[in-house]
Amino acid sequence: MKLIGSYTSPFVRKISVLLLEKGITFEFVNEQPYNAENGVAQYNPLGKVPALLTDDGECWFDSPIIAEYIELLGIAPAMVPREPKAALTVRQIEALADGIMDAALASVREQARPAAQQSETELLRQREKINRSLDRCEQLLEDGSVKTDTLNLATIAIACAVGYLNFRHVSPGWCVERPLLVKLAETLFQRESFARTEPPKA
Ligand SMILES: N[C@@H](CCC(=O)N[C@@H](CS)C(=O)NCC(=O)O)C(=O)O
Repeated sequence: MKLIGSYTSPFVRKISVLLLEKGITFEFVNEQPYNAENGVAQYNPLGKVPALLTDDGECWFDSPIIAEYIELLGIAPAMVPREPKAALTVRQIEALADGIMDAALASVREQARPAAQQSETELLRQREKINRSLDRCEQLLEDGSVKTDTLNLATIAIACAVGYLNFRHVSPGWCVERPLLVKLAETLFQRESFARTEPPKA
């Protein structure tokens, strides 16, 4: 199995963590989707990472689909509950965390533009998405829908999202007044799967 991805992508990190936690062996194919010369499109016409190439030659893309494919392999530990409604809830939280990653990525891309071309309105719009979604995560932790000591697709995705905020210094005050989210992140960051997928420092 080959995982096509970059070491800085939070979506790729989510998939790497799932594979590592399940003990699934994979080869990491390092591709930089924003570089002019990259091979991502041969795996995903959208030119985005991650993509997963199976030993049977199937190619899966978009991280929620890859996560679902991995779950279909039936390898413990299960990262999504069996009960359909509970599974849907976990996937919705994954979508929420993925949305934080999307908004953070959009902010990083906006800030990479020449200063004169950057839109404050757009940056604010993305910041609001992030804040609202982090508030929702904290609320889910408060009401017990998500637990800080549970390892599943929802908590992994949330931890990857806040890990990316830390890495790119997006919404640097995210942890203020969100103590349960901090606890969840700290708990998951201690796991070997997260330590091994930490984005490169420089
Ligand atoms: N919905 C996609 C998002 C993946 C994504 O946006 N990946 C970024 C890297 S973090 C990418 O490859 N961007 C390249 C591009 O947009 O051209 C998923 O969940 O896999």
